Amino acid sequence: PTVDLSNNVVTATLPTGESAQVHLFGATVTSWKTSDGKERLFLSTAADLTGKKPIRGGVPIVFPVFGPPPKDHETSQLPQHGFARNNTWEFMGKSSSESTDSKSDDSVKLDFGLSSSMLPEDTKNKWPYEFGLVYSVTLSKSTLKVQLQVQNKGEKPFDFQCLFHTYFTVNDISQTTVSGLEGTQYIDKVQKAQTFTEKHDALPIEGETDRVYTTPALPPIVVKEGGKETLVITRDSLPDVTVWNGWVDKIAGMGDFEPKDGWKRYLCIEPGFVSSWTKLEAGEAWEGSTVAEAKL
Ligand code: TA6
Repeated sequence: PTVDLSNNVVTATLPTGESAQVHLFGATVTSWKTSDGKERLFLSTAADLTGKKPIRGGVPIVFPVFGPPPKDHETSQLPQHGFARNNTWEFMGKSSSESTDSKSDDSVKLDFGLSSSMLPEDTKNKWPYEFGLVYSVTLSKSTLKVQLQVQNKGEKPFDFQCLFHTYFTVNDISQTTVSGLEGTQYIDKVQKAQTFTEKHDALPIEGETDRVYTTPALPPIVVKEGGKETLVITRDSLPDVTVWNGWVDKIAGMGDFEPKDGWKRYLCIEPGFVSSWTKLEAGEAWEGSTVAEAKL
């Protein structure tokens, strides 16, 4: 594998042609290509890549709160989806799988770090906890794995939520379905945040869709296009998954979302732990991960 860092972007490439690109800003994965050269993530052509605002697309990291922070919560002063995606992380280096049978060319792991000491004062004042985040991006033959480790480095416990806000690219949203959610409960943000049970074994996306599914059994999520499996998303310690497509009007209203017909070519499948708060005692650590596998 080759890894290079220039202008705050880490690019990793495998000998078989897979590649991934990570902007140190937000440690945002902005590109994941499989060996067939196909880009698997959606990135708005109007995404702000200068560090002034969260990158529109790729894999924004949501921490320590998902969505608009609750008024009566310690995170209430933070921006929507927290601060992890709009601060610059440090690149901590790469490691290939140590296996001896020269499989080390089969994958490459990139590590990134963000700690409370790296945050601007005003952000620290809004959520005064000492923490350390280690984010790992592992690129291999047909998969992209992302993993977040959260460490409480202070004396006080804190509550957090986290989620990987992944924008997958699809050829045509009208031909796309999501399987694996049948029978699970979801909060439908397009229907006054009421709770429903998913009836479809292959959910079609036919309008603005913004649902947080709680799936304690951690079923694999399968994206199909024209009935053919294109992506399988598995999870570890991330019981929830948000399915989001803003559709015509919401996307029309997003200044950094281009092209305007891009709603037809993206689908957010967002594994996370957001239906409740995870309490981390002083000195404790938590980690969660998700693997996206492209069906070549
Ligand atoms: O994850 C879905 C969601 O919460 C939607 O409600 C929409 O707000 C989307 O995230 C984008 O949020 P952002 O803050 O990135 O514009």
